[in-house]
Amino acid sequence: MIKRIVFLLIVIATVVGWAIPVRAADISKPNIIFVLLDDLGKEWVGCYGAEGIETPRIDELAEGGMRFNNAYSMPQCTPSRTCFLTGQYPFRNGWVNHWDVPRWGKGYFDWRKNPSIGRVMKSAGYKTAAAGKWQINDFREQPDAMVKHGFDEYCMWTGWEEGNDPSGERYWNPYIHTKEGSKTYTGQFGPDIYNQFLVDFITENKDEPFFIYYPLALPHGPLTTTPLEPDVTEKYDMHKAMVRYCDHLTGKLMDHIDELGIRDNTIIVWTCDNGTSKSLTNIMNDREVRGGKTLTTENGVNTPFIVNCPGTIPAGVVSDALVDFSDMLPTFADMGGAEPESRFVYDGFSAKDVFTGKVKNSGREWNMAMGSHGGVSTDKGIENIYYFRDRVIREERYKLFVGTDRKPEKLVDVINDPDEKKNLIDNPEYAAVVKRLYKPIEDMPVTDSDPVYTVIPDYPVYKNDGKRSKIHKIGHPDNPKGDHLELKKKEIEEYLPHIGRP
Ligand SMILES: [Ca+2]
Repeated sequence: MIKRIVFLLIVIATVVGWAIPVRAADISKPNIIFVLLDDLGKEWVGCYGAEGIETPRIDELAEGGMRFNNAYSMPQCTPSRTCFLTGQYPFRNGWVNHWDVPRWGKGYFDWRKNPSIGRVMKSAGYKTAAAGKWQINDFREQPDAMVKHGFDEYCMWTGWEEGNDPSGERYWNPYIHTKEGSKTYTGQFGPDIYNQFLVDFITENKDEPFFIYYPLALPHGPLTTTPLEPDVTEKYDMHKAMVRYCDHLTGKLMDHIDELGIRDNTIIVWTCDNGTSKSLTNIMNDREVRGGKTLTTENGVNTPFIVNCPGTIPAGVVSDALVDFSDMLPTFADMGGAEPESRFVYDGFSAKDVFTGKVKNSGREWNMAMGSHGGVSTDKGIENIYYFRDRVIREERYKLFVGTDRKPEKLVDVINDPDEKKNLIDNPEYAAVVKRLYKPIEDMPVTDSDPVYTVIPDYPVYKNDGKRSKIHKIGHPDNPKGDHLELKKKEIEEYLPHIGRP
C-alpha cells in the first residue's frame, strides 16, 4: 500500500513537472563545480531536444538532476563571465561590452574594485581552482591575477595576446598560463590539459571542500578537430565533434568524482556563457533554431542549465524556475556558508532552495540579460558604447525588450511565440504586463557604469587610443537624440574593435 502511494506521488510529481526531493539538502559545504561552455545554445544539447547530435553524458547529468528551461546568461563572453564572477549585472559592474583584455589592452578585470566568487568561496574555507578560458586580465602584465581573484590553482588559456601570435591557440598547440608562467604545449590539445588539471586538483583536494570554475574553451571557434575525431573536415562535422568533445570531457569529470566516492557531496552546475555562433543552425524539438550569440533573443541568452548532485538535487526534474547568472555568487555562497563581501552591491538571489527541490519557484520575479560587442578605448579608459544598453526582462511567459532610449519597444509571449516574432506592445490587452515588466527598469540606474579598474600609467594601449570620451555615447536621457548624430555611422564603427576570432 505504501509502495503504491509512493508510486502515485511520483506519477503526480512527474505529471505536474516537479519532484519530491529524495532528502533534504543538509550536506555541509558541498564541493561545487561550475562548468561553463563557450558559445553553445540548447539547440545542440540532446536533453533539450537537439536533433542530429548526441550528448549522452550531459543528458545523464540532466536525468540524474534538474534541467532548467528559463535560465539566463548574458549574450556574449565578457558580460556573462563578469556577471557570474561578481553576482552583479553588467550595468552595475560596467562590463556591458565584450572586451578581449590581452588583445585590446587598456583596462582589465580589477580584483581591487570588483567582487569575485573565487574570493568569496575561499573565505569560507574552500580550496579554489579555475581552468579553461579567462580573457579578462592580461597575464603578461598581471601574472598572478587569478590568485588575486581568489583562485588558489589555475590553468588558463591566456586569450589572444596582442603581438604574441602563439597565444592565439586554445586548441591544438595551446598557449596556457599557469603558476609556472605562459607557454605553448606543442602537440597537445588544450581542452585535455584544462580537464586533466582539474582531475588532478580534485584528487589532491578530495578531502576538503573545493570550488571549481571550469570555463571550457570549447566549442567556440575556430573550428577544430578533436582527439576523438581527428579526421573531420566539414564545418558542421567539426562543430559536432567539438560539442561531442564537451560531452566527453563532462563525462570524464563525472567519472572521476564517482571513482573518488565524492559524487553525492559535489554539486555540478553545467551551463554555457551565450548562444551558438549565428553561422550555425540546428533543429530542436522540430523547430529550426539559428545560433543567437550576442543577441538578447532566447537563442542568445536562454542557456542550457543543469544542476546535479545525487541525493541532494532531485533527479529527473525539469524546472521552469527563473534563474540567471547573477544568482550564482549568492547561491554558491549560501551553499558553502560564505558571506559575500559587504562592500559591494549584488543583483542575484540564492537559488539553493530551488536547486534542492525545497521550493518550485525562485525568489526572482524576472530574469535580465544585456550586453555584447566591443566597447571603446578613450582618453578615459574602456567605455561602453551606450549610456544605457538595451536589455530584456523576462517572466515565465512574457518578455519585454527595452531600447537604448530606455523605452519599452517589444513585448513577446515566449511560450506561444518561441521565435519572438509577434510584438504585442501596442495591444492594450497587455498594458498591465508591459507596466509590470518595465518596473525593474525604473529601479535600475539611468546610466550604465563603465568598467572600473585601477589605472596603471604604463599599461599597454593597443588600439583606438585617445578618442575623446563620451562623444560616442548614444542615448543619454538628457539628450535622447544623442551626440551620435554628429557622427557618421562609419566613424562610430571605427571605435569598435574587432569582435573576437571567428
Ligand atoms: Ca562565449
